[in-house]
Amino acid sequence: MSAYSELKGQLENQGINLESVKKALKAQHIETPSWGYGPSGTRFKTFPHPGTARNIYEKLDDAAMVNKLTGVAPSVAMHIPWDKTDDYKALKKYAKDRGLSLGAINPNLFQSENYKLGSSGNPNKKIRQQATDHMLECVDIMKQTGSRDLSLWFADGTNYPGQDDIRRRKRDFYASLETVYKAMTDDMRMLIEYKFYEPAFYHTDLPDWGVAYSFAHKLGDKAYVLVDMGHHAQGVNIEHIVTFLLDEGKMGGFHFNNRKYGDDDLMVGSINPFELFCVYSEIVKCELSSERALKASAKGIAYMLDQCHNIEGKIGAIIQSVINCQIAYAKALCVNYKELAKLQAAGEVLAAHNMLLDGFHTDVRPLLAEIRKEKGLNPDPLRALKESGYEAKIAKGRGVQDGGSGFPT
Ligand code: PSV
Ligand code: MN
Repeated sequence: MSAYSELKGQLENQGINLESVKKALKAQHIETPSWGYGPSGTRFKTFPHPGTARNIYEKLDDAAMVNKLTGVAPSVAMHIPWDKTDDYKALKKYAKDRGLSLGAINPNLFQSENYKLGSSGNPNKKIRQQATDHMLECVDIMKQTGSRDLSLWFADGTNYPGQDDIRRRKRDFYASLETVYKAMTDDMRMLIEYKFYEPAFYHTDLPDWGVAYSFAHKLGDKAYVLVDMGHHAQGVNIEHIVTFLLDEGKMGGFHFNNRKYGDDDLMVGSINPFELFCVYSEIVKCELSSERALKASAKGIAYMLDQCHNIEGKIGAIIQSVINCQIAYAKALCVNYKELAKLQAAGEVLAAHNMLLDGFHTDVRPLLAEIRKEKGLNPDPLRALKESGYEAKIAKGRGVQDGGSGFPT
């Protein structure tokens, strides 16, 4: 008996409909980040990797390769001005011709010389206006790229107690976000990303999901919270945050990555695959729910990678990350949540825990290989990358760039 038929039998015994699992997996969508294809390193050194994309067009070429091999990565998030171009319509067409669409737009609010004391929270009104204007420019770009999501992360904060007035910053921050929010069309969404520290070390203006949620709530229906997996203190229960936001209709999207220590930006699922599984299992519960609001909440999630590949090849690392998301989602789909709810209601602590663990321990790789075959793809995307000769081709064509010192590009 093949591993796939064995798994099929096992899932049927658990009362799980294999066809619905396959349908969900075929519809999975992971957005890859333009900056994940470019040069990146630590603040100590950026080691050049042969063939690394030099501009947004080459990044799209690489993203198209990832999508071709995985079949589930058809959009690319952009960072402005890193990916600035003078013709976004042409860029959109370039992407479309390669089977891609342009995804979230991420304004860069942390690299101008003026932002030393912050962007939207800066004590200087002119600099706050510069930040607001940059976000408004990004809203205009979204109209040309057809992007739905404006994805906002701010490096704002202070390094020392007394350095600035935290309440003044809060109010100015909201005013800046509100101006941008009002300029957005009805089909756009604002995703507010939080991070508890770095580069500011005393206080950060948007430190956690509570602050992001309260701004999003006050702004209105088009504003949501973005959860970057690396932006929490050690030990924080991310799946709990995700569940809360899903229930409140405010879970806008993810920046997937993984960390061991700080905001390490390692491949998602590489360090703590169980955490990723638990996050996906909360989402699956909403997808399967009979409550329309919960279903809609899960449907709206933008699944985006936000990673830096410092020592490994970029394209393979992004493929690996997409596979890790497929595995986590597939495992989460291998739990019978109706049976789990019965055990929970009966207070069967260990049985309920073990039922969830059974999902996590399911080897879903044969199922994913089968799905790829059904889609006409190579069952092993990483082997397919090697066999394609694509990396050797770009290494020859693009050469080796000197990455200089440190992140970012
Ligand atoms: C900041 O750490 C962050 O997570 C934000 O999402 C940025 O847009 C991204 O990394 C790239 O710098
Ligand atoms: Mn992020």
